[in-house]
Amino acid sequence: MNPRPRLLVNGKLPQAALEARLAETYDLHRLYEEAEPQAFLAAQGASFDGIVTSAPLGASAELIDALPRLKVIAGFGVGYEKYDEQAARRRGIRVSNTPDVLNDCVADLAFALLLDVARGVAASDRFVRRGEWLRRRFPIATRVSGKKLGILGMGRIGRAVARRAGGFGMEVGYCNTRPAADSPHACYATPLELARWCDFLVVTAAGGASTRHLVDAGVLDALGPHGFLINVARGSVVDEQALVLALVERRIAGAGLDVFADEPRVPEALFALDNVVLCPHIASGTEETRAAMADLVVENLHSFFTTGRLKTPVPWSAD
Ligand code: 8YV
Repeated sequence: MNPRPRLLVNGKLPQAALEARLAETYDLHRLYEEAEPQAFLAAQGASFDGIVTSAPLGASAELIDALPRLKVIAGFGVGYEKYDEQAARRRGIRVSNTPDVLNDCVADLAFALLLDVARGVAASDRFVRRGEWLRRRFPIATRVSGKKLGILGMGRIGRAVARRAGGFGMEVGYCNTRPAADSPHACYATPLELARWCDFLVVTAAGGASTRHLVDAGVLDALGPHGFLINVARGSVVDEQALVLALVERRIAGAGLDVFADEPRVPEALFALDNVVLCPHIASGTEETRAAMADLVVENLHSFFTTGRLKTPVPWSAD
């Protein structure tokens, strides 16, 4: 009998070294290398104790149900909307994510996008490379310092964004499911009111059904032709069709987007727009943060298999 817990990796993990590291301690199997994953699960599903996965992939009810011995799911990433809560809870399967360690990098990227779209950094870089500076001046841009920053979702990442806003002399307001008790900033009751007030609307709300399309056509119109949208949360929080239309029709000033409704597909209508900055979901993608996320996955699994407890369970999986 194999004494090492058996772990199933359902998709290539974003940190390559993590799989090798886990394989030193666990009997690791890569489902994504199987030519016929369904047949493999039918034959060997009963041998797995854990799943290692990532936030964008999660773990479906179908996968969970195919693993009758499953006890733990360790996720790489803070988001947990793709883990089937019902399927996991029904069987008391514990689920962990990697919160906090990525707050700073995600907030940094929110500001990178905000500064870029307001000041035209990437657009002016393209302008120089095209040789256009030899013929004309780059259009003037929008000031950031001293402006109003609206944060949609005042969780750990929203707070890190708010701290950075202080360095730019920005006034901060936010909208959250409930007022953040320890926040000195003005709380707006709805995304619409927040959008009406702010110059830059930064989306840092968690994904999932409860936040789907919180930013809709009405919110975008409230943000208005001088307002910018930044999204480092989930594409699902924004009605993407409404956003594309608002950008094409210049009903908002611009957008900085790290996340999309159907990644890695990005609406092609955005490619031609210079007032949009597009990133391929890179907010947590620094060596340091990805290493810290990987450490937390390892620590969660170690803690679970030695003590039965997780270090950072997702909220609905807490002890
Ligand atoms: C991804 C993220 O995890 O943490 C999250 O929820 O969306 C990202 O950090 C990252 O792309 C790795 O999959």
